Amino acid sequence: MKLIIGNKNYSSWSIRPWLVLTHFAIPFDEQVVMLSGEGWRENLRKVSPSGKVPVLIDGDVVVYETIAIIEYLAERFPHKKIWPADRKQRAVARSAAAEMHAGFSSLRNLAPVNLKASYPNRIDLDAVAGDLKRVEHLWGDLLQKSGGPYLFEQFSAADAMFAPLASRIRTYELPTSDVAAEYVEAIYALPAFQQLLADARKETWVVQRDEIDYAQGLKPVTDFS
Ligand SMILES: N[C@@H](CCC(=O)N[C@@H](CS)C(=O)NCC(=O)O)C(=O)O
Repeated sequence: MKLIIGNKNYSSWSIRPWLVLTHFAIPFDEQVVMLSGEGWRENLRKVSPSGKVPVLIDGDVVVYETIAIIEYLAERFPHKKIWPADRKQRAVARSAAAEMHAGFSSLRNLAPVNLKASYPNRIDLDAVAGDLKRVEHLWGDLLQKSGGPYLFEQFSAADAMFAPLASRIRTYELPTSDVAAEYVEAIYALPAFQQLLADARKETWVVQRDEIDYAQGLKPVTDFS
């Protein structure tokens, strides 16, 4: 089984199935494709039907789109309990994951994932206030019911879906409720996330459009085709 990812420092969607595979100890190979530099889009299209990562290859099955990959893994490895075991809990977890997939566009657009960076006081808080309020409410509600530290009884695909958002809160030091801050801590404390962070720190390349100076137009983008 092979997971094709962009990178670990910036590629928010790649991080999610990588965390699922790693946390649940599912053996896999990984292939990194560049998301910047000359010809990167053409190279990406050679390995991905949608021209985006992540992509999971399992024999002759090619699965793309983060949610579809996670669902495939959950079906392929049912004993791992990638989603909560309880049907009602599973429905709520899938709702939260789908909301993450489709929503939180202000945070996603204005605060690019950049695991190894620290950029306090760079994000317009008014612009992301709605997303922060919603995620605090959602996490708060789920954590109250689960008793923490994860959104459901055990670490699940829902947590993997929100891990990149948690990293945005950390990278840009966004103000949150204590409960949300504790949840961010819990994500960072997860061994699989620590592994991700260590790997991200080893990556040497820079994806300019995901660096805040470029994203905010303070520096011209030079290698973004
Ligand atoms: N909806 C897709 C989004 C995937 C996505 O946008 N991936 C980014 C990297 S994090 C990408 O491949 N970008 C290349 C591009 O947009 O051309 C998913 O859930 O997997």
